[in-house]
Amino acid sequence: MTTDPRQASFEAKIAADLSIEAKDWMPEAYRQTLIRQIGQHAHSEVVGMLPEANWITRAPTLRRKTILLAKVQDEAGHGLYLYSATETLGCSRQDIYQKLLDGKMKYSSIFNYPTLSWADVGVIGWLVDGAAIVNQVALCRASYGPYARAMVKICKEESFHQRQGYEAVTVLANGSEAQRAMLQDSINRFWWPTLMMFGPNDSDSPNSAQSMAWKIKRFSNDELRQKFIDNTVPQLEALGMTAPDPELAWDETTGHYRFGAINWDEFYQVLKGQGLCNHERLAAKRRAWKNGSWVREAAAVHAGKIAAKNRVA
Ligand code: FAQ
Repeated sequence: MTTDPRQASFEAKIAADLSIEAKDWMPEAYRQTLIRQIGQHAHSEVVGMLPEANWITRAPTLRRKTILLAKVQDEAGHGLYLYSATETLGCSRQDIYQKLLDGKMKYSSIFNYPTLSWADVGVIGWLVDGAAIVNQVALCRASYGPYARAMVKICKEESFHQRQGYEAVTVLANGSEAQRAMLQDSINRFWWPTLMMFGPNDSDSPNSAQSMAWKIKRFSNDELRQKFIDNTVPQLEALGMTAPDPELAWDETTGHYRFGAINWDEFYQVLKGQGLCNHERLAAKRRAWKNGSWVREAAAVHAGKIAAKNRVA
């Protein structure tokens, strides 16, 4: 039993499903967990712009190009909401961004895979955004108010992203033999990395128990992964495509799809910085940070001038 009334009030709010707000007292470990998770999430959104941005100049039609531009811009917006949410926890945006650039903070493993064909853009929308929605709809009820509210808007946009991805892959699935082969190749490359997005199995997830007790996470990594598979396999079948998993099968007794073993060695290699694109992604972000220094300097000088003017007035 806690004797600290602030801790007792925090626990009572969590138990009653009330939001914790920025100015409320919160345990330091809760604050740090949120900075870690929301910060990684923000980094994922901005690093996640890179694989698809790779195709903006090569989108096959003007319509596809405008949709893709809008989607990539949306991801930047998601990053901004999420960096703002971390700032409400008392950390500086510059500090956590520097940690990303220094390789001291993670971003989602999925963005360390290359986009080799146009089909990858559709598959990212359909599978990667589809997985993100399953995870993020649950986060709309996270106990920390600023995070949960950011998630509501993000989920609406992710839903558009998922639909545009599915529409794009439907066109390929109904296209020529070459288009169908390109789509199947893309699914083969992105299927397993998408399943890894939900994080390690529950038995190997060091943060889950505490994050679920604090109601930051409402469902476990395995529960969300299963939900994604159950949602997605019927879509895969409707497209007439297959997953690269011979063990994928409907299980009458559980009412869920069974699936094969995930290659967790690959996942941990990617987390250690040894994925196919880790170096390329961080190099792109470091280059953008360096090339944008004049904008930050100009903005600081401008802000200084405005502040000086206001002091005189
Ligand atoms: N990648 O104990 P757990 C998007 C780390 S969606 C990298 O289970 P936790 C939209 C984890 O951080 C993608 N690292 O951890 C988009 C921890 O390491 P740490 C982003 C991963 O936090 C679409 C360690 O493994 N979405 O960007 C991954 O309880 C298309 C042990 O794991 C979010 O971030 C991974 N996949 O659960 C944008 C959602 N999985 O920190 C552009 C919010 C685990 O102790 C284009 N985040 N790790 O050093 C979450 O829901 C959670 O943080 C999990 C992990 C579920 C990712």
